[in-house]
Amino acid sequence: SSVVYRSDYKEPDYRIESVNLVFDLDPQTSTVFNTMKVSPLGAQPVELVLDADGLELVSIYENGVQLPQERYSLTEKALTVHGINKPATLTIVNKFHPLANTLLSGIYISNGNFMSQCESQGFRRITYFPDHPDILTHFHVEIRADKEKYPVLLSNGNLVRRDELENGRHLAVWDDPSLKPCYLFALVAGNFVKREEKIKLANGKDCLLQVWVEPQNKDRTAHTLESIKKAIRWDEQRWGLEYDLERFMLVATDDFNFGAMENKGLNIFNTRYVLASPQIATDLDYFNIESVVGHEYFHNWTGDRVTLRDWFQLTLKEGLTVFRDQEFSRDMLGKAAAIKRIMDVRFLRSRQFPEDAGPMAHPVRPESYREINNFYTTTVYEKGAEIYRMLQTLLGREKFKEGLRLYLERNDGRAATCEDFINAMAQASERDLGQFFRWYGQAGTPRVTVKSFWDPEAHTYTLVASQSTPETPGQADKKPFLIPLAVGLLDPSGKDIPLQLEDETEPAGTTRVLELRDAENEWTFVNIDAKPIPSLLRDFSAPVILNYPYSRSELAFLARHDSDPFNRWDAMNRLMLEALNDMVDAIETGARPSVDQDLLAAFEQMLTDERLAPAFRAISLTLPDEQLIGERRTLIDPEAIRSAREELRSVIGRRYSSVLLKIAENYQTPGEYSPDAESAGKRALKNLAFSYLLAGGNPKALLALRSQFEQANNLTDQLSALTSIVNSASPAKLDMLVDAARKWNGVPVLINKWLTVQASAIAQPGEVPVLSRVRELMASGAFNIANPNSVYALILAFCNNAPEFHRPDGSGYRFWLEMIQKLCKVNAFIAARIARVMDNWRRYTPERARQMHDALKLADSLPNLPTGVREVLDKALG
Ligand code: HT7
Ligand code: ZN
Repeated sequence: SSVVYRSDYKEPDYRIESVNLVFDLDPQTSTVFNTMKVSPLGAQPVELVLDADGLELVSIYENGVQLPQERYSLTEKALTVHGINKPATLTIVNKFHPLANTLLSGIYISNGNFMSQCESQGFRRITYFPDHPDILTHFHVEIRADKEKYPVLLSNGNLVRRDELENGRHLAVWDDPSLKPCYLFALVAGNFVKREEKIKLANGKDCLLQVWVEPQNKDRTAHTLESIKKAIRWDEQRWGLEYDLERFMLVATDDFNFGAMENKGLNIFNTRYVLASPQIATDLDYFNIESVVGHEYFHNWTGDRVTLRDWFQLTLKEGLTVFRDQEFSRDMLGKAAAIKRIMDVRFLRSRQFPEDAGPMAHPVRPESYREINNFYTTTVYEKGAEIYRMLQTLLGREKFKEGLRLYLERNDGRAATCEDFINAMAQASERDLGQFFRWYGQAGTPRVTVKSFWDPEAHTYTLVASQSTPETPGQADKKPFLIPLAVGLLDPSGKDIPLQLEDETEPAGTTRVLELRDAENEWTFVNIDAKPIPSLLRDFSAPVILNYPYSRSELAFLARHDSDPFNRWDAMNRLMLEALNDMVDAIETGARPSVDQDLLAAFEQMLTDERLAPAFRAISLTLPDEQLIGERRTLIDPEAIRSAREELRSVIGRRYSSVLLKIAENYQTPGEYSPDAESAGKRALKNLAFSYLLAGGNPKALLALRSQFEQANNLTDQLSALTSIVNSASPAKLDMLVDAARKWNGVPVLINKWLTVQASAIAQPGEVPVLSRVRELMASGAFNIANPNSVYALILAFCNNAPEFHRPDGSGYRFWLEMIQKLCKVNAFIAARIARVMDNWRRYTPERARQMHDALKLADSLPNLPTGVREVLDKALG
């Protein structure tokens, strides 16, 4: 199959002035009447290539006259109309099959309703069209469908007309006044109910907000609507960006390949990022819903009004919009703001860093792909977001905002590139951003190594920083990046020292952003009277791996004193990682692991520091996940990692049982449930305390958690109790799982959580392997392979349960192969995602690596592999 290169981009030689679509909807076979006005831009006659995927052509007309055979050619993938030498109106009639569409791209059926998903190349599964993001046009859409089954008919823009038709059918006409590419087209037809509210925008105009869900979910949409309002206000206040249509609609569906989609004026969401009530959503769900609602809303400017020239520019909308949603969530958290940055960096390190170090490593702006759907990655999204954050750090908030506004003004209604963005930033800040631009083009996580020298006589302190970036596929030599390195210096009492560089006349602040530009740079601070402890890369000012020879007592000092909350968390996290690393070493050599005393002291100190917000304590006292521990090992032995982590949890649970019990008691949240940050933080700390106690085998905690499971008025507490007990040795887990299934039956988002708890379970000695249970669940009514949430909840969760997935008998790898086979027939997009769990097979212990390699080989030899799956497997095999 063929590779697409960024360098192959060609500007179109025609314009589509408008497109008029009439849909005659039927689940088996739907018909589209597609009328496009085409204008050649140059003197040459245009070869108009209209993309297609699984369509049935019925007829084609030019200016009302049937087009003769010799004027067009038809293949599986395209309908090419030859020799268009003046403005023409093409009318194409075609059919497609919604019910048979299990890929969930194009128009498909979900719970009996018609839904669409066009990004990235789904529009070609609806009708013949140049399916490229740089073809912007006006969409006028008429939807016809059975009125009883599909009372609600939605598309982008403004509702123009509704009318009755014969045979119990009806129609709705929508007109979108904005220019958009076809990947932002949306159509919804079905039985939905709405929650709506009319609001006033900052510009004084009215705007109608609507959240549409299936009738059983009517009472679960209040939080979503509130989140939309917050997002609108925040974009107005923080960036001065306003909404531009009369209405903003959001529709929820159970069957969706992704989290959500930013279709112009008609966002479509996976139900898991819409539905909230105390019984069906956890604190984290509430938080994530607000963030995803924000993300899709923010796309209205960064993605929709200013869209992409080609798919290689994906990070121009995704990285930027993730950055915007991160800032939004942070601002919404108020006093607990630091938690958001910590969560984001934790995710970056445990998901993007491994990607950047593996066979799928690619620049934030890739140079080539076989399947674009494989490039909706943590690199494009999360590392991309770091690029925008670094710019804000380097230029300062004001200049960055000016640059963003300039970029949006200049490119409004156009398809842009990453260069357009950087040029606007360079102009607004009057800086040369040439070197900075390398962040888009070079893959791999840079290593920054810092050394420090204190001169007691001269009272100076020098930091020397060097950088290097490892080789990644296709990129052997890397040039230096421009790396913003935010630093502070702590005096021996833990206070920030005012910072003055040697060429300055007075100190300026206590955090300085140093610019590391070369292979090595150095900075000297003056008036440093005692040896300081450096706080480096504050707020994680760049997506790099920092090496500095901190001693454990220095880390404990930072964990106690750093004024930068991110680094305070990070110091604690490093301390835990190092201690765990030693324990894994011991276990691997058959020795008894011992627990680091510095770590325990720092842990206790933070546990009992009542001045710290509970949410901060909870996140800081959570052990690094197994993936992160594995990252720093030469070879990964998942069993040893889990043993070490569980051993540490149990030691903590026993050693600090009385403090933990007190916390579990003091941080109850009685009264009506509220997902606000403060209450959520208390619950997080309380439930963390319980999980340590249970790991330590505390019988009081077990009793308390059983009653919490039965009596809690919210899902956070119920689910947390269930998870802790399922992961413990208590036989109570079986009854509780049955009980949960009974309570949660009929609500997909809850059943999925139930599946995940079991697929991620820590199997106790003597218990059956988790895979046996997973197979039982797959055969039960709780699982549906055609539903992506279900696949992620059970299959992906199991694959991420490292010691179980990587059992030395190879059972996990055989299961993986079976799943790839099955999924390829249902949903190639999801199959490719599951395929990726084997990416880093080279990192595992030799016998595991060999078996993983065998499984990959077998998968690669399967007939009729979808392109996306083939791309992932080929890269993994290298
Ligand atoms: N922009 C959206 C991407 C998306 C997607 C991509 C490939 C296949 C299916 C998809 N559904 C949605 C998601 C976002 O806002 O980032
Ligand atoms: Zn997005």
